[in-house]
Amino acid sequence: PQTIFLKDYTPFGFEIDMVHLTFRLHPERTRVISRIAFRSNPNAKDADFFLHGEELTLIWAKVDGADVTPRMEDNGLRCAVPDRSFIWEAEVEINPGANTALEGLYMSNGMYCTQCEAEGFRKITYYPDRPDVMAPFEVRIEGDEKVLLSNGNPGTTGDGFAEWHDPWPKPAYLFALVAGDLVNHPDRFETKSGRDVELNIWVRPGDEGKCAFGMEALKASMRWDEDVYGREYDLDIFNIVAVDDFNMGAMENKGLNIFNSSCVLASPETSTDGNFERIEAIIAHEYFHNWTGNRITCRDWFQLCLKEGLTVFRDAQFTSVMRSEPVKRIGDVIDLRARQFREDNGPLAHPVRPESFVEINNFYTATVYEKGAELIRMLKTLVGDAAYSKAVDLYFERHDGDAATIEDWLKVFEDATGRDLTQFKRWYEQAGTPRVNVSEEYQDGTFTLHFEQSTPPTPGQDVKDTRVIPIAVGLLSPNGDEVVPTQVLEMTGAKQSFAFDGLASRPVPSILRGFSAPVILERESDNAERAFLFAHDTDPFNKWEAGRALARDGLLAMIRDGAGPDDAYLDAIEAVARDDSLDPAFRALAMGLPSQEDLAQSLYEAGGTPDPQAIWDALETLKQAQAQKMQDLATRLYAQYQVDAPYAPNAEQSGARALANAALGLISRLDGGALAQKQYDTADNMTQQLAGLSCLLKAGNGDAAVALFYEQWKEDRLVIDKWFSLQVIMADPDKAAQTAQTLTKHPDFTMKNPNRFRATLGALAMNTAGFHHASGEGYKVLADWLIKLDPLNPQTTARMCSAFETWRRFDAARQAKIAAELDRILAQPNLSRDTTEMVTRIRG
Ligand code: B3K
Ligand code: ZN
Repeated sequence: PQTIFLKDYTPFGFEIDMVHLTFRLHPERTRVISRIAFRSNPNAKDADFFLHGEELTLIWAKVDGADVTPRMEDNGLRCAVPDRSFIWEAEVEINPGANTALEGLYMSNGMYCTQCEAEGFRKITYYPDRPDVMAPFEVRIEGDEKVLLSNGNPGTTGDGFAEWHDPWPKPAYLFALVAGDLVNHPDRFETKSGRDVELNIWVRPGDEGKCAFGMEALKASMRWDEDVYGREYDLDIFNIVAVDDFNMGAMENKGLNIFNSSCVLASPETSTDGNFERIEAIIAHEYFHNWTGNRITCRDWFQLCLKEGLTVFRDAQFTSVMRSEPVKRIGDVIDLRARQFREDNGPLAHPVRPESFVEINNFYTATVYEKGAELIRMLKTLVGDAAYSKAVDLYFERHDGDAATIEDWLKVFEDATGRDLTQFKRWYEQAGTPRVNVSEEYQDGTFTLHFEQSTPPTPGQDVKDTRVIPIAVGLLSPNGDEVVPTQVLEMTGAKQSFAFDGLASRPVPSILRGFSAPVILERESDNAERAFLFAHDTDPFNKWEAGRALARDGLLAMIRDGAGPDDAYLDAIEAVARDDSLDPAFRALAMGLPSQEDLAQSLYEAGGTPDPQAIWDALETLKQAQAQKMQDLATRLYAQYQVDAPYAPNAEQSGARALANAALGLISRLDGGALAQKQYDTADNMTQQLAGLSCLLKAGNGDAAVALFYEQWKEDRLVIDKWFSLQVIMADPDKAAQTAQTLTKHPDFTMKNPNRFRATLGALAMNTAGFHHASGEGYKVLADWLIKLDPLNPQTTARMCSAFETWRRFDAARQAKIAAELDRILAQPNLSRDTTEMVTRIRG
């Protein structure tokens, strides 16, 4: 397969004035007639008329009304065209019913649906399918379906057809079409400048009752983008459609966002607090793309982080306002470490702006998205809030309607602030998580922090340059007062020291407050200091971080040296859990232990070989000790934080439920699940029901509830996904592979629905000790299913291969077993380009 390089970018030889598309829908034989007005691009040297096209049957083609016979190639066609403006016309036939890859036009439960990003439009018609070719679209859909939707504003509609006009020039990846017997949840929104916008969430009949929350989230997002970024919506209508078969979460098609139904449908009975929060964030994310992604798009796919990093950052800002800022930040950092640090320190490490790829769909990664968002956050920290706003305003002013680059993005910051961002740009270009080592000195009232940074080599990048790192620091006096409030130290050298003078005594430093940079901080500390910060730090992130470090150090000692549970940790955690002045959601987070993944990373970093079973055992032992020690407190917390008010998915109620359910987790370790059973039996919402079920499974007493749950929810596919995944995730390590394998035989299991596939096999990969069980069964079961899925759905298969990315951390026996599975996958005839690239990179 061909590798594409950023350095080879050249503009397309033509520009497009207008695209007309007519769709004659048919499940197996859809006809697409295109009429496209081209003219030559004055900025391009190359005038080669190549149109992408895959899996299309060309019926006819014309240039300026005269029949032509293009030269057909593997992934497109070439044609001689005149040296002036001209009209290209073509008719193609496609088969949406046979499209199991869920890319291009496909069918889901009898409904037509599209997914074009990144390169799916070429499966719909011949077109320059690249993001820097932007054009207005006019679309006519002919079909018997009740609802016929495309991008933009509605035009003429009649019996069996509908027309849509999208005046905003857009790249083909933002094209969308939906047709089906759908019903809507309607609403309206008045923009700041007084324009009236029609809003709809379109769903399958029966799901109407699950749209209200998503609609409120949409309106809140629209208002927030006006208030905070000054961005108004720009069409007369905004449609959201829920579809069951979808490769990812959602897609920001202009005026017609398409959502995985799991990321938009919500009701208290069927969705957890976590689901509600996620839905709110994804609705916001896709909506925010209207400006950061659609009005200003990417020049090429290497610039993906331009829209994704910025939009993730914007949705995080939104969530921080809608909910609790510290809780959101802590959750994001947990996620960043679990997914992005893991990626950045393994065989799939790549820069936030990659320099080459084989299949772009393999680069919708935690690095591009989440590290990309961290870079925006750092930039804002470095320049300050006011300059950030000024620069972003300039970005919209200067680049509206453009297909832009990271250079464009950084330039607006340089122009708005006068800062030189050459060194900052390295964050986009260099892969790997920097290590920042810090040591301290105190003498005559002066406290000095000595920092040293380094980044280990990553595949294809041996040498790393020094980066600018914003390090937010505060100092506490030994009695817990904050003597130096938070200030941002700007580290630009490989080694750099910062001094604070006039201190009456040696302070305790709180470093990297708010997690001000995505780095690994290395610092000598001890239990006493960690417990002190856990109790006194005024920065909520670092307060949590101190507790986390305390837990981690204790666990590492248990794993490595066979130590028992650490009393310093148990005392500190109890004190925080007991403190009713603290936000319950924060306390619930603080009571959580580092994940198995987290501990494996720490052990590996320290030069060890993580044993997944030993990690699991240590976590179990510590949780059991926590349960015993906190027995009375857990009982008190459980009772105190029951929510009496009618269910609402807001931050306050969900925080209370999180704390009560953390307490339930401890209680269930001692009572065999009696209280969990009671909660399960009386729950009137999914958060409580699922928490009850998971405690019962943990206690080994879940069989009856598992059966009942299925009977109650067998008609609700999203709830049944939870049923599949919870059983696999909660299985003991020696049963996980078997549990997943048995569930694949259940009549409700299907490979064609990515949600169900992930709920079963993705869940196996999430059961860390089960997946990495010494028998190798976990590896085998996952590889078997990935091999089966690849011919149907390469995108989802390739994505799930990352379960194997940590393989080099483990002992020789496990490595050999994983290598054998990777080789078995690679040996499959006709393995997709997506999966081939992923497995080859992982194998190294
Ligand atoms: N832009 C889409 C992701 C498309 C993934 C293509 N494989 C969703 C999002 O980030 O908002
Ligand atoms: Zn996005």
